[in-house]
Amino acid sequence: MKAILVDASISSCGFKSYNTGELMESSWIHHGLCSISAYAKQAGHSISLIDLRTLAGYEEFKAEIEKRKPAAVGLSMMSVDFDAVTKCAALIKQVDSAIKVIVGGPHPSIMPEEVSANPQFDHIVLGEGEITFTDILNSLEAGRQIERIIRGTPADLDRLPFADRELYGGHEAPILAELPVPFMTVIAARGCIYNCSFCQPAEKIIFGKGLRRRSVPSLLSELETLRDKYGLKSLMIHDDCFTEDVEYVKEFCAGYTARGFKMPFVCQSRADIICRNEETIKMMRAAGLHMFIIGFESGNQRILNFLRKGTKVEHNIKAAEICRKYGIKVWANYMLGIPGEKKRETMDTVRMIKKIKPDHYSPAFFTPHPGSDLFTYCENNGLSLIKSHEEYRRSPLGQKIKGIDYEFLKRALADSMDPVTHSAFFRFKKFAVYGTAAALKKTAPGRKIVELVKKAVRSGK
Ligand code: B12
Repeated sequence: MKAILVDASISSCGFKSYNTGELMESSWIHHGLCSISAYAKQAGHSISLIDLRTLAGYEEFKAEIEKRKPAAVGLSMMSVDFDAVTKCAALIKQVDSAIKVIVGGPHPSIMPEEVSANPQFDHIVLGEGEITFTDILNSLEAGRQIERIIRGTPADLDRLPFADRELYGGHEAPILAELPVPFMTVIAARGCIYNCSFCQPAEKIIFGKGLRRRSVPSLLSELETLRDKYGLKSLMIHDDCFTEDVEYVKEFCAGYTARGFKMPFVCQSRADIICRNEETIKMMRAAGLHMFIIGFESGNQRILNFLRKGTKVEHNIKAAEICRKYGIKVWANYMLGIPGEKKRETMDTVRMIKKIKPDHYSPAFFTPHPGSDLFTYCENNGLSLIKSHEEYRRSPLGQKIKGIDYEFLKRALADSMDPVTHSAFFRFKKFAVYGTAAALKKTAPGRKIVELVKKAVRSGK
C-alpha cells in the first residue's frame, strides 16, 4: 500500500528550515518515523516522507498530497506538533476524504481524549508504532475493519530493521560545529527508569515501565552499516540516559574499540552516575566520548528533590569536575522558574552553573510538558500560562507559569553565563546550540557572530 509519513516538527524552526544550518534540530531525523518506515517497507509497503521543514508552507503540503495520492498518511505528534498535525489532517481530507489519516507519537499516547476528539484522525495509535502501523496498512489493503484507537504492540528492538535513513536522505547536522561530518544520531533504548516529575510518567505511558535496550552487537552493527554506507565520522546517542547500566556501557566501549571505531560520540548522562563510575567514564573517554549532555537542572537541593531528580547538588559539581579532568565537554541542561522556586533558590542554580562553567549552556524556563506529573500539578493548581500547544517547548523565553517573576529570571539567566555568550544566545537564538563564545569562534559564521556581539556589548546596545 502507498503511504506517506509526516514529520511535522516545525514548531521551533518553521517551514523551509531543513538543513539551513541555523538550528541543529532542523536536520535531525525522526527515529520513530524512520523505524516505522523500515518495518513497513520490509512488509512490502511503499513509504515516503513529507518533512514540513523542507516545504514553503501548507499549500505545498497539500500539493504534495495531491501529487503523491497516498492511500494512508501517518503523522507523528509531540504535544508541540498538535496544531501542525491538525492542520495537515484537515488538508489531507480536503484533497480526498478517503485517504486514511493515522496519528501516533507522544501526544496521542499521553492525551488520547484530546486527539480522538478530532474526527479527521481515522486511527490513533497509542505507544509504539512499527508493528501496528504495518498491521493497519495490511488491514486497509485487505478491506478489514480496524478499531479507531489502537494500543501499539511493542517490538523486540533487536529484531527491528535499522532506522530507514533514506527517508531523510541520510544527512544530519552535528550538535557541535567542531564534530566531523557525516554526523548521525542513533537510538539505543526506549523508555527511562528514572522518575523525574518534569518528564514522567510520559515515557512509561509511551514505552511501558522500565527500559528496553538494543543489544550492544545490534547497536554496533548499525554503526558499521552507517560507516560503510555514509562514511559516518561522529555521532550522538539520543537516549534519555545512555549510561544507566554501566555494564552495558563497558560492553559498548569495548566493542566500539574492537570494531575499529575511534570517532567522537556524544550522549546524555546523569551527574550521580558520573560520580559513582569514574573508571567507566574514563573508559568512555578513551573510546571516543566527546561530550556529555547532563541534566543538572538546579543548584538547590529542595528543588532537585521536588523535581524527583534523584541527584545531589554536590553530584552536579563533582560530575563537571570529573568531565573536566578527562577532557570531556559538558553540555548543561538547567531550569529556572520551577513551580514554587524562590529567588534565592534560582540564584543557587546561577551560582552552580558559574562554578560548573559548562562548554555549552542549555537553559530553560521551566515548561510544563503534557504527560509529566508537573504538568498535572500546574493544571490542578491553575498555574499554567501556556495558551497554545506550540508553547509546550523548552526555551528560556516567554512566560510559562504563574508566580514566577520572569524579568528576574531573565537577569538570573544572564548572570549564569558570560556576557558575550549570553548576548550571542539571545541575539542569535538559532545559533544558541553552538554554545559559548569560545565554541562559536570555531566556525566562520560563529566568528562573525562573536565579533558582532562583542561590538554590540562594547557599545552598550
Ligand atoms: C531524541 C528526542 C528529541 C530530538 C529528536 C526528536 C524527534 N523528531 O524524534 C529533538 C532534540 C529534536 C527533540 C526535540 C523536542 N523534544 Co524530544 N525527545 C527525544 C527523545 C529523547 C527520544 C525520541 C526517540 O527517538 N525515541 C525513540 C522512538 C523510536 O520513539 P518515538 O519517536 O516516540 O516513536 C515511537 C512511538 O511514539 C510511535 N510513533 C511516533 N510517531 C508515530 C506516528 C505514527 C503514525 C504512528 C502509528 C506511531 C508513531 O511509534 C514509534 C516507534 O515505536 C524523547 C524521549 C524518548 N525516550 O522517547 C524525547 C521526547 C519525545 N521529547 C519531548 C519534548 C518535550 C521535546 C521538545 C518539545 C523539547 C523542547 N526543545 O522544547 C522538542 C520538540 C521538537 C518538535 N517536535 O518540534 C518529550 C515529548 C513530550 C510530549 N508531551 O510531547 C519526550 C517524550 C521527552 C519527555 N519525556 O519529556 N526531542
